[in-house]
Parts: sequence; structure tokens; C-alpha cells
Amino acid sequence: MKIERIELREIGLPLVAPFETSFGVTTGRRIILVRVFSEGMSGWGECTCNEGPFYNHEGTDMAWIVMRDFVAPYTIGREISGPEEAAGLTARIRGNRMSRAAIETAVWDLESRRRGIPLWQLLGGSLEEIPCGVSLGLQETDAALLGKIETELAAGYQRIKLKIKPGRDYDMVKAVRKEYPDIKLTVDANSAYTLNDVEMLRRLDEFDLMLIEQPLAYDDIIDHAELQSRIRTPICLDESILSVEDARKALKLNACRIINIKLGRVSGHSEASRIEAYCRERNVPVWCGGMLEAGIGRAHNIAMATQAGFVLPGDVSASKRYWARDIITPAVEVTAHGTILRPTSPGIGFEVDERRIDELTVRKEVITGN
Ligand code: OSB
Ligand code: MG
Repeated sequence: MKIERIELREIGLPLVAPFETSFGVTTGRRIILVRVFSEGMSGWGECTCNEGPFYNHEGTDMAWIVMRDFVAPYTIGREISGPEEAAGLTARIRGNRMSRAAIETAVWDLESRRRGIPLWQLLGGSLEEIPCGVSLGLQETDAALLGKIETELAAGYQRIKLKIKPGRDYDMVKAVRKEYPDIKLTVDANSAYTLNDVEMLRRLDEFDLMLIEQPLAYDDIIDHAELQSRIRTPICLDESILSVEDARKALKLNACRIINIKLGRVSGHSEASRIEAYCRERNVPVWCGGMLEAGIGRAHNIAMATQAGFVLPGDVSASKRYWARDIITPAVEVTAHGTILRPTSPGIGFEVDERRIDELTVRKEVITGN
């Protein structure tokens, strides 16, 4: 297989509600979509970076340049025997894994369409339905948060994740636990704390959380190991894990007991599957994280999360929680018992709504060989 041409476009898509984390508020997304072409067929990918360099160093405008000037030219015209070799073509690019993953995942979609099978099957997925939770952004008041939780539980979601930050942590979680003593509950700090906060973090042990996600620095595993030795709640790493090597080192140090796998953060399907397998062989639970994806990224997440190691409810939820209208049809829906059914059609398994995408496109560029 040889990729002949790559189309990049940026779409603008307002969120149905602002999403606030310890690193900022997002009201709408600027998303780069990728389409790769080979022998009359095509595959789609979505870059999962945020707008600015706050979750990690990547951001929409920087990703555009990296994809246009490096990832696409390194991919086009190179003979590969399959999608497993796509990541290798761009491996000399340091960092910028979401920019690399956008194109790598598009090659996986293309190959599964070429073979006429769903992507989850090509990836070796086995789960027929994937368990879903929701990630709730920071709210103005505890009352507003409790209202959101009630809505999501009524919709069937299996687990509630709360964003926390200094000043919106212990008391807020206590209020939620008081109202909902038995639900599966997790918290995500997005690196808002340091080891100076061990006392408060240890007090969260009272609430029987399934996990605490990325409490300390985005690039740390040493302090996380110390924190894990001092709290009972399992630490789950998100930002700190970029590769199976990172997973190996974090687990060796006991810096975490659970890993959140995000397709973009780890450079695509090949590396995500390696982390899943590494963790599954060691009985370390993993789950699928989210980056407020539009439909194409969401569909790739669903395919990834059918792999057997994804045992905990993930952050992949229904399209309508994010978008008035998604860019795929049908939109992603969640069953009454909080699962997403794996799709049956080839590739990502959802139809890409090209007319809708055209309407939303703010810039487009086609990269060819010479
Ligand atoms: O840390 O998991 C995170 C969104 C943007 C950046 C980082 C994170 C998140 C989420 C939202 O928690 C997950 C989702 O609903 O897509
Ligand atoms: Mg997180």
C-alpha cells in the first residue's frame, strides 16, 4: 500500500456546553480532519489536540504545520505492507504524537475499508459493546454538578468522572458522595497538584473512588510513585503515558495502577494496542480516554476500546453530549445500560457526512508527492 495524497482540513464546531478543566475552558473546537487516499480508496482520521498547548504541547495551528510539512510528506509515496508500518514512517518526529496519530489512524481506516471489514476487527477487538462513563467539567456550584450527574445516570452511564482543581476538590467530592454513595466515581486533576497536596489527596481515600487521574505534573512519574505509596486510591495516569515504554516504566515504579489510553496521545492505533496488550498481560486495567472528539475521532476510539484490556468504563460517550449535529451518521449513541455497540460496517463503521464537513470547513489543503 502507498498513500498517494493527503487532504487536511480544519473544521469549527461549537460545543453544546462549555467544558472546564483545571487548565482552562473550551467552548468550541477547532479540529483538523485528515483524509488519506490510495488506489481509489480513502480513510479518515481526526487530530485530537486541543486548540492551545495546555493539555500537552500540541495545538490546532501547530498541528496543522507539523502535519502539512512533516507527517504528510513522510507518509506520501512510501510503500508499506500495512497500517502497522504507518507510524514508523513518521517515527523520527519527536513528540507531536497527536499530529502523527491523525494520519496513522486514517491509514488504519483505509486498510479496513480496503479489506471490507470493521476497523475493530482489524485491530483484533473482541468486545461487542464497550462500557461508557462521562467526564463532567468543573461547574459553578455543587448543585449544578449534582444536576448533571442525575441526568447522566438517568441516561444509563456506568461511571461519573469529576474534574477537580485546588479549591474544588474535597468538599465537592464529599457532596457528590453524600448524594450518590454507590456509584462508580472517579476524579481527574489534569496535573493541578503537587506533593505538597498529599494531605488533601489522601483524604480523598474516604470516598472510595475507582481512581484518581493524573493528580501531579504532566511529565512526571517519580512523584506519582511517591504519592501512590501514600494513598489508597489507585492512581491512573493520562498525560504522563505517551508510549508502551512509558507504561512499562510507570508500572515498574508503581506510579499508577490503571492507565487511560488516548489514541492521539500515544501516536495512534499501533502504540495504543501495544499498551493495551502490555497492560492486559499484567492485569493492569485500561480504559479509553476522550479529547472532546468529533465523530471521526469518536469512531476510532470505539474501535480501539473493543480490545479486551479495556475493562473499565471510558470517557467515550454519545455525540449529543458534545454536538448539536455530529460529522458522522448515525451519531454515536449509548444504550440504556451505558454501552456503545460496536459498528458492523467496514472501516470506522460510521458514515462520514462529507456535506456537513464541507459546510464546517474553514481551511483545506491537499498534499501530494512531487
Ligand atoms: O484529561 O481526560 C482529560 C478533555 C480534554 C482534555 C483532557 C481531558 C478531557 C476530558 C473529556 O476529560 C473527555 C471527553 O468527554 O471527551
Ligand atoms: Mg485526563
